[in-house]
Amino acid sequence: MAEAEQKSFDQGSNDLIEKAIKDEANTAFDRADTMKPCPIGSVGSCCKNCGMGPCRVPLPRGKEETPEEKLKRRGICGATAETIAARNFIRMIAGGASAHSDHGRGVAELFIAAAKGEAPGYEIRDEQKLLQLALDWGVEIGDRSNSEIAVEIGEKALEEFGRQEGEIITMRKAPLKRQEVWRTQGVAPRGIDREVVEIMHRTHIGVDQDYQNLLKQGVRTAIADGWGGSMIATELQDILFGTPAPILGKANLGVLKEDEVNIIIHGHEPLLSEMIVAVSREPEMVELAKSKGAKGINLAGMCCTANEILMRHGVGIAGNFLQQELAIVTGAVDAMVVDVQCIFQSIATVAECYHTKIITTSPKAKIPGAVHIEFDEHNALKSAREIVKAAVENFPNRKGNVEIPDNETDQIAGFSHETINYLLGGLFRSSYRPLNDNIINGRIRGVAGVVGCNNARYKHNEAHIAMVKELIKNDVLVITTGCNAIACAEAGLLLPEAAAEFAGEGLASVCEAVGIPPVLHMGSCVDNSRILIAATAMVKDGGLGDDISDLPVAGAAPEWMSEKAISIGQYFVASGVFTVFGVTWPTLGSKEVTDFLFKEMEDMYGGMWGFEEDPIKAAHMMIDHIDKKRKALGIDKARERVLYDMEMRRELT
Ligand code: SF4
Ligand code: MSK
Repeated sequence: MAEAEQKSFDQGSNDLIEKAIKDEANTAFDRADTMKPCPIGSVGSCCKNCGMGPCRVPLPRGKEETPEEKLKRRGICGATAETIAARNFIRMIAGGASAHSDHGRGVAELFIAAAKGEAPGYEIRDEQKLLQLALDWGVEIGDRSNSEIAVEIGEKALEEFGRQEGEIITMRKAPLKRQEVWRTQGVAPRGIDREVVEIMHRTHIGVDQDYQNLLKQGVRTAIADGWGGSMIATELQDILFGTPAPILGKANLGVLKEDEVNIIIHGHEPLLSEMIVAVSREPEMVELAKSKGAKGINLAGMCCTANEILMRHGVGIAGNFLQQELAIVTGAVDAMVVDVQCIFQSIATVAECYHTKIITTSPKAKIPGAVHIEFDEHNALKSAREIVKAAVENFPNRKGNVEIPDNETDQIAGFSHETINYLLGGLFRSSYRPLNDNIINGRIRGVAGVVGCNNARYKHNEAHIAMVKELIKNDVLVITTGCNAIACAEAGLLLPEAAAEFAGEGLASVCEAVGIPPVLHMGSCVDNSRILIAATAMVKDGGLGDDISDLPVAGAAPEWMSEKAISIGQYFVASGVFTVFGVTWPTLGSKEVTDFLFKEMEDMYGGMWGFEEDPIKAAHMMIDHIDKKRKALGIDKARERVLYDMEMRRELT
């Protein structure tokens, strides 16, 4: 394949794309070639919210529009291009927030069942975090047992979804000034489900037709996601499965093994995958695998489930979003087990060219052609054994067309907020002080959260890696989640050695002193809530202003594609962070809506959106923003070290 035709930044993936063509397996890379995006829908100018449409209101091409023409550019119901773009945009937020929050609800339900002893195999693993959460949420500790405390915490978490008035309790984690911004703007979320439902109501034909008022509800719902549903998912998962700590793992399709049973766990919720990890290590299962001619059982993750089981068990990551079909194309995957979110329906058809069993496990997500083995949390070990057994028994059915790329890399993951706190400050005085100090003294210029998906409209992983390298080269510490984290792992950026090779002098010196990589893997998509907590910890530690919007930080999703990414971006912005997206921008059909998101939101929230397809230019937009914040804080110039003599000291007092 000529370089210009290469679809991935990763050579092993390019080889498999060619193999797929030979094997007549149709992949997303082929479909992206044959189906181009609709130019009207992609910029938010198509409405299909009622049976009179779809109505298309594209900007006229190649000429300035007169006010009269603009007045006429409306849907059948009279909806303007602004209304339509804003409605489409916040419906994306509703979709994304629902996905994260429904995940959080599922965790809360399992949490209660585990605390009551009704979910064998699950237990409270992080007692300290349980007690901390009890303090945060006003749950009495006294001489109550962990189980009693956990049941009350789980019930309180569930209440947040159905709360009808007041404010979600989880937003209290935000800096006080930030909470006040939300109250002043009228966007403090009342309840997680309520905000999502209200978006669906307001975007129904003939309801809210003021684009600014629509976007306001989008902000409120996104906050309910980041500071609500996602945060609940992360906190309770940590208590149940353990808070991640630095761990060594492998990445890329090369983690698959020709002589072992390969099981890929793909999706987002770690509830079942935790059990599959445990079962795959049971001696009877390993024996069964050997009896089928395999040397053992090799588990690997895909997408965010991969991040979850890597962070807690060191299980290798086979790839990110655009590598899901390619994993099957290796011919070596005996089962791909999926739950929810970011799962291509086409994995079932690609699997037909090989021997792979696709196993769906969630009642919410079935795929025709897949085997369905439902995950029952009250009997999770039984479900997990059935799944692992099905994979093992499929090993002898391989078709002989196995080709595994030799592209495995090492990575260190598991940088939860607690870990960063500890690594920087030590066990007895854990804090973000050294980070803040190094930002103030300029060794670290600022911090960037780079997250999000792959997009088949862009060369796989290229923008992720280019942007992250540019940021660290300019002394910006990067924290990462989701598919960006996997891209960084595949490029070898999640290793301490990467600091010397790719980071600027200042950042490299700090990484070397602390022993951390210049890019810190914080987890899965719901774990973007960890980034919010880390930013809050930086504010609390002092010296960098009194709100997240004062910090020299920025966010980005250079290869985004999912509605969840829009929700995440919006809660970053609503939290005071400048956030740049790449590839495409879904409101370009309305200048007013786009200007509101890109400019006016800064006055309201201290953070705003940006869009730039070129990852290097996007990185420099972030760096410029970081420099602007440094200037506002008065830390833009390197401070001279002054040694005080007695006279100067006297003057001071
Ligand atoms: Fe057209 Fe209005 Fe119906 Fe949308 S809601 S499809 S703009 S008539
Ligand atoms: S998996 S949401 S493609 S980051 Fe979380 Fe990756 Fe985006 Fe899915």
